Parts: sequence; C-alpha cells; structure tokens
Amino acid sequence: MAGKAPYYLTTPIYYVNDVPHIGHAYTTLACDVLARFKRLDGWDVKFLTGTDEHGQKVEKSARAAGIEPQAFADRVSRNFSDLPAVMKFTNDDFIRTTEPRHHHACHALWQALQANGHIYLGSYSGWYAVRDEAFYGEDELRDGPGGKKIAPTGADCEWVEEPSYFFRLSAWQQPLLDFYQANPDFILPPGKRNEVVAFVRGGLRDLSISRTTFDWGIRVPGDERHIMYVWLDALANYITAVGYPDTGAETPYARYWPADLHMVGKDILRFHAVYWPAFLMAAGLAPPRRVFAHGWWTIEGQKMSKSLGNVIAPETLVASYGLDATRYFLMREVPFGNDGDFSHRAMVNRINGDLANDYGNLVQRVLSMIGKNCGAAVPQPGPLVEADQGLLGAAYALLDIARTELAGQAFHRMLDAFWAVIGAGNRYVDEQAPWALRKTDPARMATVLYVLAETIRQLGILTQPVMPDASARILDQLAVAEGDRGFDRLGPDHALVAGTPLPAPRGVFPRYVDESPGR
Ligand code: ME8
Repeated sequence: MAGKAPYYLTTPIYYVNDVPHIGHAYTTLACDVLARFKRLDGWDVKFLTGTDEHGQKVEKSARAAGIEPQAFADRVSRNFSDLPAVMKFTNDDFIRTTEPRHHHACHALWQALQANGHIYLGSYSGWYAVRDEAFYGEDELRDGPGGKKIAPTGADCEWVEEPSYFFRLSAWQQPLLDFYQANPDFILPPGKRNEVVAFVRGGLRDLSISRTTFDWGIRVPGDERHIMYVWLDALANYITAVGYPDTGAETPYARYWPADLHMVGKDILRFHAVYWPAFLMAAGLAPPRRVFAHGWWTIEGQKMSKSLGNVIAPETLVASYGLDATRYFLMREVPFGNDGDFSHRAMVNRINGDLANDYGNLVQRVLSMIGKNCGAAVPQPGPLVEADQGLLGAAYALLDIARTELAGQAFHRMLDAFWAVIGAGNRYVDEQAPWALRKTDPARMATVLYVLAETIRQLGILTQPVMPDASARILDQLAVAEGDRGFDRLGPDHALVAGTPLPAPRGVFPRYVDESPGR
C-alpha cells in the first residue's frame, strides 16, 4: 500500500426489499471495472458496496413476508452479498446499515449536525412516497386514480403529519451552488449536472430528517421517539465504511475520504448531489469528489418490473451468455450515462460480432499460426517495417487513451479504442498474409506473428478489468506470468521474449448458437 495513491469508490447500497437484477449488477459492474482498472494501474483502491436495510419500505416488505425486519434483511442482504461471486466483483467491503459500526457513525453524524446548529425540531405535514422514501411538495404531484396523489417517479404518496426534526437545507442553497461552480466535474454527465443546478437554483426547502410513525431504523440520539430519515442513515454508509467518526491522522478516513466517486443511477442523483454534500458540509466534513449518474436499463423495450415478470437476475445472464460476454455487453452496448435496452438479439450480436469475429478471431488465428509454424514458441522478430510499427504504436498508445476515457467514466469509449486496435490487427493479418509468407519468407512471417502476439499481449492486459476470465486465458496462452499482468508491464519495455514456449492454443470466445431465432 505504501506509496500508492488512494482511490475510493462506492455503489449505492441497495434496498433489501428486492432481489438483485441486471440494474443493480450494472452499477456494481461499472465500479468493479474501475476498481480493477485502478488496481492494475497501481492505485490503492477501496471499493465499497452493500445494502440499505432500514426504513418504512423494508419494514413493509418484511411484514408482507411475515417475518421480523432484521430476519428479512438478513435473508435478502445475502442475495446481494452473493452477487460478487456470480459477477466476479472485487469489492473490498460490504456494508449493511444494520451493523453496529453504522449505528455508531449515524449517531456521530447527527450529533455533529446538531452541534453545528443545523437541526431543529418542528412538525412535518406533507406528502411522502414510501417507494422512493422521499418527501414531495404539493406542486410536484399529479392526481391519480381514486383520488391518489402520484409523485413524478410514479410512486403513490401518502399524507404524513407528525413531529419531525428538520435539517436546514435552505441555508445550503448558495454554498451548494458555489461548490458546483468550483467543481464543474462534481456531477457527471453534464446534462445531469445542469438538472441538479437548476433544481437547487429553484430554492431548497428544509428537509424532514426524522419520523415517529414507524420503528425500523436508527433512533435519534437523545430523542428515542424519533427514527432517523432512511436517506440520512443510508448516505452515511459511505463514511461509516472508512471508520467515521474516527477521523484522526493515519485513519482510513484520513486516507480515503473524500470518496473519489459515488456511482449511482439517475433515480437517486438528487440525494447524492444535493442532500449528501449539504449534510457533509454542515457536519464540517468534505463532500465527495464526484457523483456519476448513469442511465436506466429496460428489457426488450419494456420497463423491468415484477408484475411484468421480465426482471432478469444476474445469475441468469451469466448462465445464458457467460461471465465475460455479460460484463462486456453491459459496458459496451450503451454509452455510459445514457439509458439502454437489454435484448437477447443485441447480446448475441455482441457475442458473435465483437467477441467471436473480432477479438476471438484475432487471438485464435494468430496463436494457432504460431502453434503450427513457429515451434509453439514466441517467434523471433526481424527488423520492423512501417506497418508493424503502426500496429504496435497503436497498441502501445491504448493505456493513455483508456486512462483518459475512464477518468470521465466513458467505459464505452475505452472499449471502442480497444476495438479499433483489434480491427487494425485483423486488417494487418489480412494484408500481411503470414500464411503465404510461410514458404516465401519465413523470417518475415515470424516478424508479423511477433508483432501480432505483442499487440494481443497489450489487449489481453487491458481487457482484464472488463473481461477477467477471457483475458486471463489469452495471457495464459501467451505465457505471460501472473505477476506480469499489471499496467506497468504494458509497452515495449516488457515485450514478449522470442523463444518463450507457448501452451497449445484454444478458443477464448465461443460463438453463441441461437436455438431460438424467433426471439
Ligand atoms: O435507491 N437500470 O436502492 P435501490 C439501471 N437504497 N440501474 C438500475 C436499475 C435499472 N433498471 N434498477 C436499479 C436505493 N438500478 C437506495 C440507495 S444509497 C446511499 C441508497 C440501480 O435498491 C441504480 O444504481 O432502489 C439505482 O440507483 C439503484 O439500483 C437503486 O437501488
């Protein structure tokens, strides 16, 4: 760890009223790709995910299941903590808001807000949507069937009237606007940033941060009748996990806070980009460096919902298409930040096109030619001509491109850049025609195959964060040692050594044979 720069990134903590699906897997996957990338690039990464277990919504779901909220939370949380094994997520911690460490941090945060004069006791009367665990102003609602009031998200609202503690959010309007202005990349993508800035410019009402009409949550320190608002409780998880309130020198808090990135879906941007930095500033703590709000997945053109029965579990995707293809599809199909649609067709196109025909074909034909014609060892290159240098130069330039694209969470553009080199590699094979050189100029054939193998080594190292298993198989076939797979091994200084024996080649990206073409 010594000498490495810290990088702290988080997923939302997921409510335990639902089973994990492709939407949850997407957010955590994006973080996993970043975490793996940063580790390979020499950073000291802390990657956090977990579950949000308090609040009325979870209490209601537990009641519907006929069990106590804690037992319910224990059961459902396990579905989320099992997800890393399915998707090969490499989170360093898994936080549950029912843990004592979190209770402790929430109390401390409340007390800091209170000590700084940002909390007052009042009474709340207004609209609340349990589904969103959010308060709404009358002006935001529309009328639904049967006299119901409906939130902009489509959730039913209920009228709530009860004593409540308030957070002086109204006082944070200008400090927030100043903060956004001083940190133009705090909220990404830019369109989402503009929405948040417009919302804050429109004025902020004080926020009700405690409830008295249900039990399932963390009690307000010093006033046991009140339960802390579930969003204040939930957001605090990000500092709990770095040991708050222990903020002294040499603590995990000192090392990792402020977080480099909170990755969230666009549905919960306001909580992360408005309330959270206001809470933190009010408590005298630093706001996070970035909140990225990604888009929303639909399935075959439809909203995912239990009632439509179209919710896809990550296990199902991995079982149907394989781990690497699933991870690749989710990161490549949609420009990160935009909404996207999952369809079987689109998935099969990516598997058979990008993976089998492009990347797989490049790897397979090069390795099998080396296996057959070069004594199953890395070939000995001769002098390089312009075409060779062109391909290698493009491959060696990829790390810088990838770093730049991921600095803005543009996963799709990073992959586009990798595929540009894959395409160039396949064209180079066709143009150089090493199979024809075998008889006419075997030394030149060896050079061409060497250039290709070295290009594939770059690609194999760089695709590890997205496709860990397939990339490992590629690097195994090039006899790249486990310890030689970090980004510090990219580039010409660690190029393949001629004569290194190579194992027998085998396919890495199988084609998907669609047995249900009508789908
Ligand atoms: O909001 N497409 O939890 P949650 C893309 N507990 N992403 C999706 C998605 C979809 N169709 N469906 C869900 C909560 N997500 C709070 C968070 S954080 C302090 C507390 C992802 O279980 C996306 O990341 O409702 C979204 O923001 C999150 O799941 C919502 O998860």
